Amino acid sequence: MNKIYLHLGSNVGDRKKILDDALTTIDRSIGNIKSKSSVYETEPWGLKDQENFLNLAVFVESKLSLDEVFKLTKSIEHDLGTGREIKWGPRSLDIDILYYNDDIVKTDKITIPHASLYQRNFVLIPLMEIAGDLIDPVEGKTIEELYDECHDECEVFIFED
Ligand code: PH2
Ligand code: MG
Ligand code: MG
Repeated sequence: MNKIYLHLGSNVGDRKKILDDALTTIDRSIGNIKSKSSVYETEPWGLKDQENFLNLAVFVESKLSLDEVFKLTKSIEHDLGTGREIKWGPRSLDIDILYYNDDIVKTDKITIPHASLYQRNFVLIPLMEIAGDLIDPVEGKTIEELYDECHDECEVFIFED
């Protein structure tokens, strides 16, 4: 089984329902969700003039290849989201692959581990909740260590439904 960490985000529409629907679809199509972080309400990173995001991280076991998982994340984004995205801007559904086993991958389409996880509280905090001891294969450090070294000042709160 492949061990996969995914990160989800939404800041447009019924954010919580979109994320819940995405989790159901991920569990059915990509593989069993073995653990799930809390849902976090997070200050927008990058483009400041947009709504807060809801973000969470999940651990999934899957038989699928990285390429298959990548294609499924894109099709789930397409089916449940509304499209119209700009860089660092609003989105109804974003699903990012953070880790795929210990693989280090860099192609035109995809970078694994996810290239910007190191600079973002909204990724590191949910991930740390479910995988604080996970060792990043590029940095050779745990998620907790990466978080301690991260200088991001964007706020991240537990989301109360
Ligand atoms: N996603 C973005 C841009 N900014 N900020 C937060 N807090 N959470 C996100 O998921 C996010 C973001 C799109 O790339
Ligand atoms: Mg993203
Ligand atoms: Mg994305």
